[in-house]
Amino acid sequence: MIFGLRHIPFDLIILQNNDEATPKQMIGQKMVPILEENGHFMGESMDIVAHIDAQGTPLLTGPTNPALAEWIRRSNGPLYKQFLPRAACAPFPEFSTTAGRAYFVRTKERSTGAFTDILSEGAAALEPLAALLEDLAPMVQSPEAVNGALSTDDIHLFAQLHSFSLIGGLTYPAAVEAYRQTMSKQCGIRLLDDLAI
Ligand SMILES: N[C@@H](CCC(=O)N[C@@H](CS)C(=O)NCC(=O)O)C(=O)O
Repeated sequence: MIFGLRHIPFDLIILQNNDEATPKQMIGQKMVPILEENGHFMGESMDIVAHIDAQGTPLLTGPTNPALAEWIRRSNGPLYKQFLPRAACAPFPEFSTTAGRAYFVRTKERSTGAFTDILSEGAAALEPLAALLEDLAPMVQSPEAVNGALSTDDIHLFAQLHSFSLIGGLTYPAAVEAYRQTMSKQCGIRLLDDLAI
């Protein structure tokens, strides 16, 4: 997002999901994203965002809203329970080998339980997510920036809505729909609507 928002060119390298050795060699743990710059490696997405945004004139200078951070915390559980089983079926490049996809299923099912059980719960399982989207709508002050001026809240919120977009059958309140479409264009990251299950 920050590279797109700031129009800074970058190379995106996608590791297979079962590649433990490469990230451990770079940052000492099996985690992405990792920024590689001049032979140095930086983990932690928000450290990377701050580092890139500090080059030239920063963009994420707007206020943050504690109520939005609370909404994100509240949505994590219900969202990722539905997102992870759907991600496991999606044509993502980190799963282009069978071993990459199988690693994801094996490691994530340890915390969620069987993906097939979650996917067979039916439409009622999506009700908490629909309610969360309704709660979010009044917090969206502008389609260009959730709090009116771009801030780190936009990084967290668009990431969350990007994950929501893999879940089929959700209706977005108008303010949330305008926000996720506008932000997708601003940062150059496609939503996953066309892959939604
Ligand atoms: N606090 C970290 C969290 C990053 C994170 O959770 N990365 C996930 C993918 S989104 C990961 O690499 N998990 C290890 C795995 O799935 O094996 C950050 O924001 O960079």
